[in-house]
Amino acid sequence: MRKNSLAAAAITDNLGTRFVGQKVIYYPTLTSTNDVAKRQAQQGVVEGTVVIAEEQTAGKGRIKRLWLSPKGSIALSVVLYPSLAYLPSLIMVASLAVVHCIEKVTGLRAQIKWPNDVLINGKKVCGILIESDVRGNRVDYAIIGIGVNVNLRLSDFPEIPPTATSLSHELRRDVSRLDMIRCLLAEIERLYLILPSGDSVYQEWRHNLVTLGRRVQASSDETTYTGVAESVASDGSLLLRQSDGSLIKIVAGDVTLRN
Ligand code: BT5
Repeated sequence: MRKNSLAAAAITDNLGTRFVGQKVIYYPTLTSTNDVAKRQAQQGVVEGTVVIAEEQTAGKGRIKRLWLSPKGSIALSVVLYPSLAYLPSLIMVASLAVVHCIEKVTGLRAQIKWPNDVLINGKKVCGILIESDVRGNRVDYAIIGIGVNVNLRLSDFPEIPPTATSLSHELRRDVSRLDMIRCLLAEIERLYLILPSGDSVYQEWRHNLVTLGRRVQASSDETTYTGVAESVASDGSLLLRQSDGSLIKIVAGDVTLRN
């Protein structure tokens, strides 16, 4: 217990946020931080509560995929109670926070691959899973789940796909996970709080997308589309120009970048 509270205190001490990270629930090991954050949210935990684990045994990707987060990575989830209008912006807030903090803490340049990956040198260093419960036009809760490969020697984890990288792999040295976590929480709050003041988060997110202007294959609802990723809308959807000239809007899906 003592170790747990120390870990939580190290994250919270002088964090300087109003609410994100002011309450931290720390676990040495956990199935999925998103699942525990969801249960906390259903019980009405204070906004900004963070659930964090040293390792996850059943980390979740989208559509029931697995996210591998052994010791050395960051797995955290933030509980928010946004209004419905801001729900599509949470992926922008989260991915920009990751890009900013990777740059601030390591000096590495990261880019966003639509819809929810952060890449360094074309390889996935972070995955983001936003889960929410919406009733009518009211958001009961939203969870931002972030997994970052920080100090991972990828050769030790053959189950992690070869499309992945880690911060330590890119830098050839270890990185302070505490610095990354504290930066992420402060940056998530800062970006979340500026959402009502205009479209700056959307615009910056758009500019950081590696996807735009590229030929891509996009799969959504078991259908595959090919074309040029022309733009993204402010609701986060991808606008794809197909070879017949038509423009389609993809709300959720996966893209493969083509050369
Ligand atoms: C994601 O899904 O990328 C979302 C990952 C979110 C993880 C966080 S950790 C904290 C919170 N708690 C959770 O339980 N989840 C969130 P998706 O786009 O569906 O990508 C999943 C795919 O990424 C897998 O099918 C693998 O191919 C690949 N993958 C799995 N583990 C990886 C890793 N550590 N690094 C890079 N790629 C990985």
